[in-house]
Amino acid sequence: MTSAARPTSAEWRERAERVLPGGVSSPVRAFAAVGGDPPVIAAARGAHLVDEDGVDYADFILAYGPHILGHGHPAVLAALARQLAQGTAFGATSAVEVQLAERIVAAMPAIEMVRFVNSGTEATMSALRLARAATGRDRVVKCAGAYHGHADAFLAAAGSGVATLGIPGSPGVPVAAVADTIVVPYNDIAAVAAVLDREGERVAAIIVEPVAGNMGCVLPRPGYLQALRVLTARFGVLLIFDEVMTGFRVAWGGTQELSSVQPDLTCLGKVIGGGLPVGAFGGSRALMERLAPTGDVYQAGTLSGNPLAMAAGCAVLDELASGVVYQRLEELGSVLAAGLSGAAAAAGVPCAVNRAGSMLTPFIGVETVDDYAQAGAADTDAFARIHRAWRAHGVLWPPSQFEAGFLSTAHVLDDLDRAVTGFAAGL
Ligand code: KE4
Repeated sequence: MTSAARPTSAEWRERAERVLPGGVSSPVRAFAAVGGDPPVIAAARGAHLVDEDGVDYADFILAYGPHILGHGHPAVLAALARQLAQGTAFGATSAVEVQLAERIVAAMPAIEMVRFVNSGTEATMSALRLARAATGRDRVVKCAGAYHGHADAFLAAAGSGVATLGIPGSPGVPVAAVADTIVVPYNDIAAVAAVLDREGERVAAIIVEPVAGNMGCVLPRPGYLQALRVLTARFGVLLIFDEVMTGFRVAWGGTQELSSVQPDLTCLGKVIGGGLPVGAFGGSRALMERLAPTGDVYQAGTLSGNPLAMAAGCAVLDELASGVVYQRLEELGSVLAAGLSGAAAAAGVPCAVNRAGSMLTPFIGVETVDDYAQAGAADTDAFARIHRAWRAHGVLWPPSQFEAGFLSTAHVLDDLDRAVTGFAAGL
């Protein structure tokens, strides 16, 4: 097709909206929270995206986390090319699948065995089923504002009160599906203690984003994760770290390395697939061998362990393993956070910039964000205005106050300058 006949972003959006609900394959991409027409992306390289109109953006979405090395890293492209030549899906174990599992096991002492799946949703859904089977209990505790994918049991909105039985967070989620889901505030260890004192013997697991990313970036208070570990162990409750976003992002060994807390089960995704569909969950051999075919807990997937995703994941982890990358990501994150904070201060606008390494969120209009309630007090209209200013300055940031922005090793200071300048223009 000649460039003259090539449809514009607007034309692609119109065609998309005829055949894809909202013109997207995942709701957040529709930009509903910030307004404006979402771009239709034609190509990506490094820290940049180009849309179908040829507009260049410095990318702080990075596909919501996977592209920690930037788009199209040579090592990832080479690994994919090699694997493509060998085949794309076998319905059988492949060497590259074993190699990625070995890398994950070597990086995370809490993981002795791992099962690959195709999304973070599958990882957390499967981990919960395993936890329920292993404990013989049904209850699960999650935090308000945490997102663990869209499996029914996790689509539970917090009711009124501190520790409430979940209410369906979406039409189509039956009351029965969340009848065993208890919702507590993040960072509130007393609420967890109260639940376990009341009915710990009924609780299979507590699942937590050890660094929250889905209420915006919110860090665990000092001692919170450690206290979760002590409390869950006391009541025989499994502790599940949902590290789909933080795994290999905040550190080589994820949040469990930073906190020295070993969960019973870990969920992974995003970075370990290098931009291809992937998820994984892992834990002790005793737990994981409860899974079919060695055990009786059923879990399966046609394309689980897909060789292309495995090859990309191995290439990414091999680049990350040296550890030097995390020093660079920490530097970039620190510079960007300081720039955003400085711009807000200069404008006299309250702003809490929460950051964990190369994932961060500027909460507008508030000074402190330690949980979902405090995140909810942020000025979402101001965030929408800032998002539009970012776009006008050639910056794409996740289109919600309750998401985390991401940096990669491909970002340079000019990209960060663009982000700070656009942010300041929107304040
Ligand atoms: P997926 O099923 O979308 O692969 O993973 C679900 C999931 C589970 N756990 C955590 C901590 C996650 O962050 C996610 C997915 N994250 C969102 C971004 N906030 C994905 C973006 C989207 O929904 O399009």
